[in-house]
Amino acid sequence: MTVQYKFPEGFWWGSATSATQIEGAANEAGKGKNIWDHWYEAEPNRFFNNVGPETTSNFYYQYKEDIQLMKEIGHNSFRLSISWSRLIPNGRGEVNPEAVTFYNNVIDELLANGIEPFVTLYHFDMPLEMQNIGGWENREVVDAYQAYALQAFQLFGDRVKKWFTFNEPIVPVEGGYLYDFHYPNIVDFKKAAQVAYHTVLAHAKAVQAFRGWNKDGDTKIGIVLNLTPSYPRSQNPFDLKAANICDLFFNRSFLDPAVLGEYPEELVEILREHGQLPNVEQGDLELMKENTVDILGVNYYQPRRVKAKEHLPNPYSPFMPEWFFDSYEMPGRKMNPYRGWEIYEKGIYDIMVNLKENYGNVESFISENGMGVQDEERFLQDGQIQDDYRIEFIEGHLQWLHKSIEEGCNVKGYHLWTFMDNWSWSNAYKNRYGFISVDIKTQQRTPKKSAYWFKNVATNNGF
Ligand code: BGP
Repeated sequence: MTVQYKFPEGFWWGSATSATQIEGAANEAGKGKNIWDHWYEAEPNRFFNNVGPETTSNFYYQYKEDIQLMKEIGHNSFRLSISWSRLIPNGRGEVNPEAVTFYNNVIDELLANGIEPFVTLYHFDMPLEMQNIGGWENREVVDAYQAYALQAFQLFGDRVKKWFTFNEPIVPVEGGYLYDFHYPNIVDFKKAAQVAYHTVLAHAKAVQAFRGWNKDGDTKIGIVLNLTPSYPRSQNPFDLKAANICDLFFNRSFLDPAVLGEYPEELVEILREHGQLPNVEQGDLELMKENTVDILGVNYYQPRRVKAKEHLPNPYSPFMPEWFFDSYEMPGRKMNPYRGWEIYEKGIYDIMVNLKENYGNVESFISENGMGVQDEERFLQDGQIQDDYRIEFIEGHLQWLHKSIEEGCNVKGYHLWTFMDNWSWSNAYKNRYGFISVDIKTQQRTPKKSAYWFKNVATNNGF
């Protein structure tokens, strides 16, 4: 077979997951409650079909079978997260021995099957006890997180070589403090800014703890960011300015401090001018400057399209990023008809070129990219989901990723979201993304067509 798109030697092929979305056993085995368990108990109707995270895809009990499937479909790497409230049920203090055994078993099983674990420490799942003292609004939680991170490095860092402090840290800020789609459902920009700032600080403190602990030069640390390129409607200076501000709020607010060690001055100026700067303590900014990442995970699903505001915002309305831009639906854009998101494959290339040109070509990999599909059973034929649309989606993105590598971008891997169909935040089982379909009632796993297609890609290191 001729391989037209050949990837560099040692490229990581695999898929991504997160603890709350796959483990299940949410109220078992010594795990403490996190905000998802709590929010579901309090407001089940906020979740699609009133389904919560108690069972999900049962990875806690079926991880061995799942790791065999990963091997079967050619994975050489797998991204998972540790549940903070499973490892340390109250967020700080006692470690749960059953969790230590579980994560040790999973890591050992992965390695025994030739699969490299990529481990995220925080994927949206704040321990409830920590949220009850204010969550990321409270600096005590920043210190508790640093202690948790160090604990994880000490317990599992002899085998885990790729660590990520946070997954998409801007999402809990948007969801929990701006747009009301995550607990604690607060809508307040000033708090959002403080929470975002404390998350960046927590990230830098985890990196600091890592540097103090890590003696092995092979072990690396980074962060996973959803870098959503902001494309202006036109080259008109007002549209360009709108896109730039959107980029500052939603990408550079985390990307710059994580990779360059400092906030963009333009963003600081906007917040200062509107009285929205967070409280910063002495020494914080130096700490961020000294603790930048080794590696970067990039989640990419869809672009953002923006235009200049048509009407000036009411100056008495509460401050929001949307004071500076409007969203814009580009005519003729390609859509995922089964999830309602735009598909723009070139976005993945634009992100990588930006990282090369403006962020020191930091070592990166695609930590999530994927296509959600509602009611995917309709594509079932002879016992298998015929997800040709997903194959086309992945192939289109890989072509652009390949081009970025040819042009010198430092990309080392590709992880699909996700390994198997799983529970998602308030969408529950609405959108399916997996290589493997899961019957939630029987917990029966069946690889989709894309799983075997991807196996070929991984085996040939290209397609
Ligand atoms: C990303 C998250 C994942 C996953 C994915 C799909 O932002 O990191 O955890 O949920 O989005 O989202 P959804 O299931 O809402 O379509």
